[in-house]
Amino acid sequence: MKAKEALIRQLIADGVKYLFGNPGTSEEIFNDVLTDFPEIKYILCLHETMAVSMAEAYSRATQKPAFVQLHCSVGTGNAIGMLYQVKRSRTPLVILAGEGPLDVYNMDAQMAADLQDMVAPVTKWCTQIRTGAEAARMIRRAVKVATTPPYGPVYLSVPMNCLDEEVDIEIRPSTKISTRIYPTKEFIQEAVSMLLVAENPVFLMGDGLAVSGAKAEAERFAELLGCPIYGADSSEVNVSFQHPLFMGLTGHMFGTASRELVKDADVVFICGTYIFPEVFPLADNVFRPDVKIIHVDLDTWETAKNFVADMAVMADPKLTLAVLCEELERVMTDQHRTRAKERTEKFRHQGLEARNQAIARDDQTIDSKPIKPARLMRELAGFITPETAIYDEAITCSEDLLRYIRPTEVGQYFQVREGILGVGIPGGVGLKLAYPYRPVVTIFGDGGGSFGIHALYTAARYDLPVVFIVCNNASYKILKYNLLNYWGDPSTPARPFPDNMEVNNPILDFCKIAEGMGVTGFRVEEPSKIAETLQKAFTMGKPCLVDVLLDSSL
Ligand SMILES: Cc1ncc(C[n+]2csc(CCOP(=O)(O)OP(=O)(O)O)c2C)c(N)n1
Ligand SMILES: [Mg+2]
Repeated sequence: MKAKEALIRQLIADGVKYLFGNPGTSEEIFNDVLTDFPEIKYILCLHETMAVSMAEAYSRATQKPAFVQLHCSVGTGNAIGMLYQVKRSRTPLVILAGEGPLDVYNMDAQMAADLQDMVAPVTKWCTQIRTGAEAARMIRRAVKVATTPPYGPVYLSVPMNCLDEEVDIEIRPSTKISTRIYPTKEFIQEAVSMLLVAENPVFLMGDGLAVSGAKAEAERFAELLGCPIYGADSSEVNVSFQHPLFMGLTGHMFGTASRELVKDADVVFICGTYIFPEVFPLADNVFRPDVKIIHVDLDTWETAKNFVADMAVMADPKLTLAVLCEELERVMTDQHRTRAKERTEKFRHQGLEARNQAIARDDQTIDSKPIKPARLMRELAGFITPETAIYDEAITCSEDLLRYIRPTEVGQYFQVREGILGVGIPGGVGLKLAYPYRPVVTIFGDGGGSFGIHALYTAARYDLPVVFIVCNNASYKILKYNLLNYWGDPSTPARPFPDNMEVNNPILDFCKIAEGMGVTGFRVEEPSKIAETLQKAFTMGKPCLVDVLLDSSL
């Protein structure tokens, strides 16, 4: 068989159903033969960032590696920002890029570039396939590397001449290395001794829990200790958003916010994440001087990265939490249990109070026009079922969303990771391909939506009935909040905001753009029209966009 066929047979052996991409001439030999294999569907994306972003969401939702095709230098260049995001978010992708034949490689002709030099900083591993005979082996290695913690994107460039080589090679599914690793008994006993004496324990957790399937164990662990749970770099349902000890996310921007949450903790237990993921972390004076830190993760780069851990282990979150719970159950006295219950009650009460107060605040402006984000989210909550998968790139509206929609199970909710814009629309498309029989809604700002707009075309082309909701506040509102923070007064602008934080001249008309891409659009300006418009969108059975004009005031 020819190498091009071997390559595709390897992908099929690995269970690949979709190849997300945008093609060029250097990929045409591969794409030509791909049409003979209906097992793999090519998902045409009109921009490379869309292909990477859709694949990322698909991989997160299926918990499997996803596959992307990029065009050589120019296509790869376009994808770099999104690859950076995928690397930071530790999502396993395998990227195949075509390039010109090796015999003219050094002619330095049009579109020539050292592709590996371009992508090295934004991938976990990258290499060039040199012969047709090694193509399938390199795919297998790419899959293995992408799916070994820390997961990440792997990039393979495939020179065109390799593809037509005759090869005699074996095709076998790639090896998946099991990382279901237990800590030692000694580690568990020592950790439990440290946890038992804690008066103010705090549990910081992230997406490593969802990957490991550790939700139930994490909740049980927190209940046994009576400790608050905060999500740090947590963008999935790692624990139920309705759990009384889940106190929310540490936040994306400022280290001062995280410090408030941990400054009184005597023991900080970190699992499946790193601290602290905010854009502007504090370097010092985050914890009290006598704090004890325990860190559990499979990713040793992230473990104890910035702060010394008193105890750290490379181990599976689910298994570790399970044995910690067992040992706690075994050694906890009645006194320990009573104290843990008291703490749980305190946090349950605190959480309830905060939510009720926020809802009471929302009540005061619930009918006002322009529409408040809270009104939109309250109405949207009525259309969400346990089956619905939500992608959230709503930025300043995310807090409102999570006040009214509180997912309880893994797979119900995915948030943008690592601060890049433009993932909301392709994220919804990726989720729908992963969950074809479930309702999918994606919700994003006018800023994020304008970066991800090309993915609407893909939704229309493959008739994917996703509900796309734009929180259109005609501005980059979060940048204004951050500037307020810099000015030092959280409520009063010191002077007018820079004009580049407004997207109001003109206000983007997402309905017209959507229509041009084959997606039906509805604009909503009246609070009273939200429900009936959402009703149409959710029952249409076709991709549909709802452009909600929201209050832009701070
Ligand atoms: C690719 C990319 N470009 C630019 C930015 C900088 N940036 C961060 S937030 C933001 C504005 C977000 O606006 P929008 O999506 O409308 O949400 P809002 O703040 O209005 O809720 C920008 C431009 C970014 N994070 N990613
Ligand atoms: Mg906005």
